Amino acid sequence: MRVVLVLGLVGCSFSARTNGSEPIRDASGDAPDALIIIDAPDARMLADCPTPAANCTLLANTCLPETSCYYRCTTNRNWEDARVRCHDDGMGCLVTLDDATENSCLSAALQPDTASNRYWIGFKQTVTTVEPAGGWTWACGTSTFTPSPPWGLPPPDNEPNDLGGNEDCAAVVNNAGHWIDADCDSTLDYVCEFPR
Ligand SMILES: [Ca+2]
Ligand SMILES: [Ca+2]
Ligand SMILES: [Ca+2]
Repeated sequence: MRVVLVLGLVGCSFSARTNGSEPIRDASGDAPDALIIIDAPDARMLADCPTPAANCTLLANTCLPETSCYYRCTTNRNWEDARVRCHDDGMGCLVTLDDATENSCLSAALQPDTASNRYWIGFKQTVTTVEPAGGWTWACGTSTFTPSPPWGLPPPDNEPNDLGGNEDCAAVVNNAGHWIDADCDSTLDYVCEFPR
C-alpha cells in the first residue's frame, strides 16, 4: 500500500512500517516497509500576520518573517500608551530585540520612514535604584541583548545616562540601531512585534 501524506510542519522525509498492529513478514522473515512519503515543503506554514491598526504599517517579509510580524506605528505616543496600543490593537507587544540581527534589520528597514528618527521598544527600567544601566526589563520576552558598546553609542554620547534623572524607557535612535534611555512621557513612533 502506498500512502502519501503531506504535512505542512515537518521538513523531512522518512519511511515506516505501517500495517496495523503487526508488521507483515515476507519469506525472509523481514517485515517489508510500507512507505510513507512526506513531501517536504520549503518553509513551514506561517500564520497570517494580524491586520495593522490604522496608524501602523506591517513590515511584510522585511525582517525575520518566519519568526515575527513587525509593525511600524507613526502616531506618536508615550511609552505606556504605545505598549497598550500594541496589545489592544492585536499586534502583540512593543518589540523585544533579541539579538543584533533583529536590531540591525529593523533599524535599517525603518530609517527612511520614521519621522522623528527614533522609536520606542519594549525595554523599560522597572527598578530605578540602579541608575542608569540597571533594572531594565522587557515588556514581553526575556532577551539579554543590548547593542555593543553599551547601548551602541560611544562616548561622549554615553547611553543610558538617565539625563535629568527621568529617563526610564528605551528607544532606538534610528541610524545604526543605537539605543537611548528617554523620558517615558516623550511621544515617539513605536514598533510592535507579533510572534508567529
Ligand atoms: Ca523579537
Ligand atoms: Ca533611568
Ligand atoms: Ca538618555
